[in-house]
Amino acid sequence: THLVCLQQEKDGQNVITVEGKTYDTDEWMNAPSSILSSISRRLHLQPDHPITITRKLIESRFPAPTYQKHNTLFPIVSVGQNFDSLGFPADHVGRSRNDTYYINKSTVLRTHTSAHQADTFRAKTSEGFLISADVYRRDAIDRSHYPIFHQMDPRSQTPHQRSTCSTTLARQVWDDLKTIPKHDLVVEDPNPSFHPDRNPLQSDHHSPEEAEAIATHLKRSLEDVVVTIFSAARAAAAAAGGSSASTSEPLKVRWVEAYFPFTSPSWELEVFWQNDWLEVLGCGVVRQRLLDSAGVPGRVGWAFGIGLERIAMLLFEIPDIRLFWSRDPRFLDQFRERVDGKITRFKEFSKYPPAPRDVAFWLPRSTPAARTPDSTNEPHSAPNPAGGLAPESASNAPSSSTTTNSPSASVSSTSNPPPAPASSSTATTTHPPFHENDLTELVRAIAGDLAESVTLIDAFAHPKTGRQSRCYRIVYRRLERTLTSEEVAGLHERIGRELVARWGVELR
Ligand code: FA5
Ligand code: MG
Repeated sequence: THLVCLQQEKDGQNVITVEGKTYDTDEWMNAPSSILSSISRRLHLQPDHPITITRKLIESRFPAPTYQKHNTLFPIVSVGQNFDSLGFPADHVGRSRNDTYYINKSTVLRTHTSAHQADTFRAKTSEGFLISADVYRRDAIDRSHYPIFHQMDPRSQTPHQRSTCSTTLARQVWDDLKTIPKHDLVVEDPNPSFHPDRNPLQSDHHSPEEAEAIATHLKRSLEDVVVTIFSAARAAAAAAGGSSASTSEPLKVRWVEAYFPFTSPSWELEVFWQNDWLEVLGCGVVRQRLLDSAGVPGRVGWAFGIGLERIAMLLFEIPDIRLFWSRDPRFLDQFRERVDGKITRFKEFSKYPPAPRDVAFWLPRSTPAARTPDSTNEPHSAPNPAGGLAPESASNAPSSSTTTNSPSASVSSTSNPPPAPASSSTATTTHPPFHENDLTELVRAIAGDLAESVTLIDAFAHPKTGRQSRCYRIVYRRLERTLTSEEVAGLHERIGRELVARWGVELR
């Protein structure tokens, strides 16, 4: 069943039931019903869906029995699972209600597959795990970001050899490496240097040889995944007789340093796609204290989290992440799981014109969110300390890295206080600070998948008054037909009205 029901209890306490499981809600609740009702879609389990095909292709590189698959773990998890068990500091930006969907103060929609890491380590049932799941984030809108996406989280743990001889592990890992096919992949900076303080080798636990062996095994395994995917994509493009970028140009990838609270050192892998670097995964050497507290102190391991949509977009040349949610048979019927692993490239079935509209406004004077937007929207890789880790460069999305805990900032959740009517937005009304993710979610609540992107195109402070101005471009587009200008105007006006009502902005 995919019933999501919101019910009122006798004592006035709101509870929510998702697939038969009931949760109390409180003032932390910010998960809109549009998101909750999509939980049942589980695209990674739909037969012949491109996300499923992609999952299986990656799974083929991490075979049983070494790797044990977990594909049906429930998406509502505790704050403990999603953050605490992974060593996220209490003030980590990823915990904010601005970035994460909460059901109540201690319950969230998982923001990453790593939420199950500690539990799977603790289970000690195998050396490796392969978790695939739907994950949820309040995030930007553009062709490569969606508030629900799918991650796959393979991890490997090997008996720790430090008490005997560290080269034993090195040899074991290098033996594994022999099974990785040689590739002609262009890897820019295959072993980037990393910051010794924020991303140290775990020298209390791993000898330099061990650390080196784990990191090398990790990175070369991931390059192998990329080669597998790209070979399939290239064959599909050739079969389609295309002369697209994927056939004519060599695949380019690069490693960049990253930060995660649960791995050290950590990296991200980026692929050059549509003229820009697209981040496809984050990875690293598992922090020993996580293995220790999961009851497996005698093990070392690596882990990575890969975005299945991002890979599927490369694989099938799917231009827009929203397409995965399409129920249009012209989309779905194009994909077939095949025993030989061959894939067929996506053929665009329609391209109706985009309708861009701008919305410009002054922020209320009191708003502390008058900062200049920064360029990162990767809540799980904060902090982004001075000296700068590479931001996810494919994203032109607004930032999501300030914290706002104002309950009324969230949209369309029936358990939230209703928004103030537009007429009440006078100087005496206090509004929550405006944040870009609030706009993103407002746009999604009102326009749904008709909104293709929301991009900040101008931000400035009035030279005399210091008042902050923002201008966003919202691109509307319907995949099945052309939107009429009345439809677009209706949506756009509603968005403007709600901006005024909720955040007290003044439209310009
Ligand atoms: C994480 O989620 C970490 N848990 C990954 C990890 C696992 C690191 C294990 C170390 C060890 P990050 O926030 O960077 O990291 O997301 C991982 C991947 O998910 C990204 O590289 C990208 O491919 C994908 N992704 C992130 N946000 C979105 C989004 N809004 N839409 C689609 N894909 C996304
Ligand atoms: Mg990232």
